[in-house]
Amino acid sequence: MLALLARPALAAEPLAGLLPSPVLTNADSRTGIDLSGPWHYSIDPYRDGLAGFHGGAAGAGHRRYDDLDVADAMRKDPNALYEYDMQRSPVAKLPGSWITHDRTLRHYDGLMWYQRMFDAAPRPDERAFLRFGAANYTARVYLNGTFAGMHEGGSTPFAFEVTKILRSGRNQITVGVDSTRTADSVPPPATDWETYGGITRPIRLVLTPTTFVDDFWIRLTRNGRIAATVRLNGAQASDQPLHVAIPAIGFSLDGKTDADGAWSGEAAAPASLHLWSPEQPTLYDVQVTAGADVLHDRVGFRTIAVRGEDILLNGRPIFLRGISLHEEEFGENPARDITPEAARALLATAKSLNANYVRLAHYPHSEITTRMADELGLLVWSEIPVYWLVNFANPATLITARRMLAENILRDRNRASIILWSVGNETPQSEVRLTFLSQLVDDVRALDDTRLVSAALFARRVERGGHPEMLIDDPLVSRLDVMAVNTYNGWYTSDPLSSLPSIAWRSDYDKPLILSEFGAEALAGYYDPRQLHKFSEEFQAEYYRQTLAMTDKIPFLRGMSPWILKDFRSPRRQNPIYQQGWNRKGLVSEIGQRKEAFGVLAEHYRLLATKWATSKPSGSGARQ
Ligand code: GCB
Repeated sequence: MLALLARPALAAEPLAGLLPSPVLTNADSRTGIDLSGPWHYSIDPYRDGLAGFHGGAAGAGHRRYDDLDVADAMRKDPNALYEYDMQRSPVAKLPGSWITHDRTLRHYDGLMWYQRMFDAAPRPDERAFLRFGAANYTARVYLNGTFAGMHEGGSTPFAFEVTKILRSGRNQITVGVDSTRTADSVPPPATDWETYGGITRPIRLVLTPTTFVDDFWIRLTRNGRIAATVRLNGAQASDQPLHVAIPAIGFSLDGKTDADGAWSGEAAAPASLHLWSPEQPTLYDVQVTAGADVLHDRVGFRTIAVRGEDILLNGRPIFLRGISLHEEEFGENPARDITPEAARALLATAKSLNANYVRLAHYPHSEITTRMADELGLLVWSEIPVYWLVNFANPATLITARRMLAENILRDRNRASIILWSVGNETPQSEVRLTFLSQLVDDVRALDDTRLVSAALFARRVERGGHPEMLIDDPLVSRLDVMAVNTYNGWYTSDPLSSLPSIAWRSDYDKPLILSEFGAEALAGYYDPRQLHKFSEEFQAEYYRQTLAMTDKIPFLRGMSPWILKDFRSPRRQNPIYQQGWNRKGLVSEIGQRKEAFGVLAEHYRLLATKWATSKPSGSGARQ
């Protein structure tokens, strides 16, 4: 099939200079060298490897990344002084947050150096990139003593080209990872989760042809067409013929890149296309061929839209039966070690709640998780950590957030599971915050016109007719497709639980609402038969019963993601009896014990699933 209509590339120009380069779509499918495994590590709390003691450049005895063997250099020159020796420093397995390396590193917040050797055999018809799934929070990468690049942001991928510095035979890679965040970072220093400093996702040397498919995006448009966007990278990027194919449904598009190496095309989706949905998460092998490069992916096709107060999946109104989760695996000592097994265990637990949706809070989760959601059939809310007190007045902070958002969207816009991009969580209202978040909303729309935009906001509690009312009047809502609110009446307030159902909700906007959070803490196994009080399983279960009774009465509610699937580490939670460094709002404990509230929510979702399966598509209005 020929591309009947070439469509202009999305309006990404306003993002010029902020887009990742390279993108390396589906980097893990490319050939290369896996650099996971043993690495030497060494702490550097005073950043001695980066600057001299009076400022200026670091001296020779301090530069962890220099291309030499320290013991050898000291043997050759008895006067040489080195105050590090990476190759004789202890060894840890990467990827992995440094809390796994040594018990004393649990609260280490600073610069850590990593180094390892690897063998390579570069070829003239190949380019080489060092690609990191994520390093938290700032990373500086050096290959064979040469600086390859620096990246800020703890949960998005980045890659640096090293074609010219890669050697035949033995290579030395050194990475300085600094977990320290400042008031200008995204997120800022104070959050409600464990930092997990280190290189937490896979590290690979990715090999590509000299000209390759750098960015590839394929999707179903809201008017039933399959559209593809391709950007090539390399000397032969312009005027290059290319071919996009979905063999299982006999779909293909042919085109030729423009002077910038970009091309977009679309054609009607064949009638044989099975749409992706939580009930039937159909994925197709897709391939794009350009010159010597062939890139593969597994992609699902579906549409998501809003009509009045409804969210429409494949044209039908849907209720998002969700749960929030952090990127933290089950176990007594989690380390943000997301293997396919760990991701499957988390998402399978969400499915056993009868959920069809997850909120991946509060930063982009591993690509392993979003791909697993595609496979298992879970809709996804994806967000960047514009959380609490971000420095909205600082233009550099906005640039950091915009880059992060672009990295997240460009990594994951082929994932059918993702339906919502969120630009912030519980940010205090002000003019500068509105400008900052509005820019992020504009960026989402420039990068992806097929998904919905939201943000987790606060509602204003007012009194009406002697009852509390939650009023949604945040001016940001006018920029969003879906409004979302975090609400904790009955937990952070002293409202008796029995009063929660009488709390009414009102909105100034004709838009769907998601309750992006509500929850209460309970220590698994702790009951108090004498009294209903906070931290007991009965309290949490009753909190859920009463809050769910409240949600039943919100006419424009179209989804929820209570807080949270699993107890998670949070250094701000230090009640020694109940919390011990964990936020206990999980419906299951850190080792997966189900609390009583789990069953309450699972039953509620079972009933909601039945109700929405039989309800007919209609316009806006009450559906609860
Ligand atoms: C919130 C935050 C979330 C916290 C949660 C809590 O509103 O968005 O990060 O962990 O409340 O437990 O207080």
